[in-house]
Amino acid sequence: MMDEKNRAKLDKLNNQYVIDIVERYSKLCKPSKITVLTGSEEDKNYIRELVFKNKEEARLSTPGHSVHFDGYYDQGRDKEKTKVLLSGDERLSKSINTGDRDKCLEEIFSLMDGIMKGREMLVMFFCLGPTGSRFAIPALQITDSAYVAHSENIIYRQGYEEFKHMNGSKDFFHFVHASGELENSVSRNHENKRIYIDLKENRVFSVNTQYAGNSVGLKKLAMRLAINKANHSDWLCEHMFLMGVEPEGKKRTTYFCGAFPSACGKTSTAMIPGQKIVGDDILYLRRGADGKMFAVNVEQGIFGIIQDVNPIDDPLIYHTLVTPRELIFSNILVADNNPYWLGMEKTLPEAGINYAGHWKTGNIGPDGNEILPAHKNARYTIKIQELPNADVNLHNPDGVLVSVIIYGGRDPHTSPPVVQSFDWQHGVFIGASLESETTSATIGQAGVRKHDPMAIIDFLVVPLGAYINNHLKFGSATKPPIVFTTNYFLKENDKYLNEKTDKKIWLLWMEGRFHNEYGAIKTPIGFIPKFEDLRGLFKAVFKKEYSREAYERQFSIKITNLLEKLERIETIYKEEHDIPQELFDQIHQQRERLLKAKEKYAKEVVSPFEFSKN
Ligand code: SPV
Ligand code: MN
Repeated sequence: MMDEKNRAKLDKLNNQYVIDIVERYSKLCKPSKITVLTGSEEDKNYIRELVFKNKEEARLSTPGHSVHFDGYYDQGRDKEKTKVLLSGDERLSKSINTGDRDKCLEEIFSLMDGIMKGREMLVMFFCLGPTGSRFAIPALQITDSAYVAHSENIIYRQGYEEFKHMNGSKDFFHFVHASGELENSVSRNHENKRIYIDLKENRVFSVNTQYAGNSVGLKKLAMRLAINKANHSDWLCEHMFLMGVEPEGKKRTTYFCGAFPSACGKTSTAMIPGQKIVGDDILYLRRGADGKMFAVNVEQGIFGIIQDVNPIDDPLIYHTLVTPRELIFSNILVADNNPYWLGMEKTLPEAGINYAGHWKTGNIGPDGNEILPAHKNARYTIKIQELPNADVNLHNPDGVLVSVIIYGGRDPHTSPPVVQSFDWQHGVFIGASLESETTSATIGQAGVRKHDPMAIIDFLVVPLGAYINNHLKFGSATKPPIVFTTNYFLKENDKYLNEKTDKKIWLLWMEGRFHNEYGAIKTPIGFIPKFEDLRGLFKAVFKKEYSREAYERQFSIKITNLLEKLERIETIYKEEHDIPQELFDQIHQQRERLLKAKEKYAKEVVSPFEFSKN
């Protein structure tokens, strides 16, 4: 199955464990051919051609652009089919989907038996994090999908050379993916879709799926293995963007990272005009020699949501998506070889090809729902380097110094647009209390309020208590960044209280706070901006008059809602095991402050102007 040329590529690594893994899964999956790829330009071109030969992607009219479709039931991360494998009496938090390790391994190996018959097995080597860095983790990907391989060549750094320098070590992650039987180029056995995470062997198996969040080993599958590794050590792996904030006229770059649940503004924050992007999804954070916090982007590309990317809201991404470059669109609408998506501010054609096949306005899907022209979770895949605002430190092996952390959710009723925590411990509590409405990034109902601590609940593979404890410890041993929380989704009478572009104002205010350039108002939940400072920023940045009324509506402290939220959060943590007492202390203190304010002002909702009188 493997010719001499490919075998030589494996042998060059001097790593018996790599050879054992490749032999083991080729015996099990029974491909007709095995191709080993080193990440050379020749090997990358091989994959660029293979995606078309396999009909996993099709060319679009703009040079370098292609489109890939996933199956009707494979349009997001599948939480139900994703399980962390546990042995004996191992337990995880209630919200984490788990399975018995022995049974699940038996099941998945039986599904994998012969799954690559007649297909080509691709063996690839990557590096999570910059190469030559203390942050880096090598990763081996086995897949029969040229689309997965193509995506990984764009989104991740090559690691063949890293493997050569490992002296045969077993200390790497490995991923085995198989698309399963295909019909019109999409996985057809969606009932047998399985994503099984085996922490014991640092490996993940994924079968009968193609959607990148389920199939691309290096993305959310590797993230789960890294969370496990980090939480058994002294560092963090987080669901965060990383950006350099550079206010106009001030010659400085201040690095921010931010955790937001999927489809809640993470990429668009990292892409705010005038700033620099390092990453938009997954970071490793470690302590530097001086006790400060440093971060690297695990990736070098973006698998971003395309809905609502238009010339007004996301001008840089929009431009990147309509000009020649290597770019994969997924689950968009194609007509006349051109891509269309929801919210692109262009009239969409009445017919075309989309994730449901040949499509016409009004078509009803197999589940009885009307099929939208493009899926809400349709995406684009590009290299960050393709963006004009890519940061100079994107590949810096030392990472960048993190000054600010943001936690943000999709919360229509409770949290103001931006609040600064009192200190690291209060910041951890804020992150641990994040609530957000579900979105189409995962399969299931959207718009349901869900507790999503640090925007990581979908990926957590260690007990919540251990995870929170690791954060508290990390901050105490570090000169920690300042923690803020943002909420872009506050509503009144079902209408958003902010424009999408307002997030730039919150960003610049946070940056100014870090540099001690703005004062703030102390409220029971943290520090909020002063009206005058925001008015000045709106005027300077957008030449816009920001009214006292708008400020008051956005920044009022909704005491009753906040107390109710606290109740929900406390209930969840009380049901968990080994939650650090410090978190309960934070909950109690926040409740005390809120109750005091309720008594003092005798109101359910207190204006920020009331607090500013203190
Ligand atoms: C997310 O859903 O958080 C993503 C895309 O970043 S996925 O690869 O599906 O995880
Ligand atoms: Mn993500």
